[in-house]
Amino acid sequence: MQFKEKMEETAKKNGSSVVLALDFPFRSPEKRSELLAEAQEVLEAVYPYVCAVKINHHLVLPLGTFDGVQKLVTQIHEKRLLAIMDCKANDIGATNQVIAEYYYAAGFDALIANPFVGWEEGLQPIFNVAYKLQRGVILLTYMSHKGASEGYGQTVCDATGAKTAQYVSFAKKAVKWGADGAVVGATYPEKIREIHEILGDNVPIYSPGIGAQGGAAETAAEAGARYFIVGRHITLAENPSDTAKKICAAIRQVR
Ligand code: 3DU
Repeated sequence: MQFKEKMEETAKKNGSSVVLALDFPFRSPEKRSELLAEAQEVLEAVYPYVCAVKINHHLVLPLGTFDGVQKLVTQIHEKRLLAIMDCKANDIGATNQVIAEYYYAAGFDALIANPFVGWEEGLQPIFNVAYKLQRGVILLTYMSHKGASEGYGQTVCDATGAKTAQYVSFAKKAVKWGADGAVVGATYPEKIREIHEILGDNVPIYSPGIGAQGGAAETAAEAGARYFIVGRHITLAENPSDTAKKICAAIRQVR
């Protein structure tokens, strides 16, 4: 089964389209084991209300991929959730391939990559590895922060010489390359709407920027987002489980 289908199945089974971003503030490296314990605790509390967990540098840097993070991936799978590595792969193909091989070897079901590097000797090797191992690749398409307009929002010339917005070009590539998802910030619902028109039902939109960055899950859902990436709003909440449950219910009202 493809990653895209596994996500659909897990979201349906759990009644949730929330992807937990397991992010925590900087902690002194000597306190790594406390950080791992805290991440495990949040996961244990929140798992009934999410369909997947996204991990990035917040945990890979202090815990290491095959020591701490792999323990979390195992825990995620034991809860019958999917694990996404948000490494935003962005290098030459040969390096991208090794990045993907390591993260997939650690058990991740999908990783996030940056289409800015292009296909040939860029992202093609990642898609090849993903295809072979039946894992997913999700592409950044329009990020959630203010400066996103400087890169994803700039006007570029496509292969035919016609002027187009960078994110429109990326959305078309997401369809052409057979990506399993496209990341579009919840802080830009109008971009979600526009990109959703290009992607249709072929490529689901993953939307970060909810809560701490000012975006709202309901607005993103109305605009066409399929999955909702939430980090600090849940991980730093007084009651992470309750917060996740509320977000989940709010999305269900819309969808
Ligand atoms: O703002 P939050 O705490 O909910 O975290 C959002 C997460 O999603 C965080 O891990 C960040 O690195 C990631 N992300 C974005 O925020 C925006 C993007 O365009 C892509 C990923």
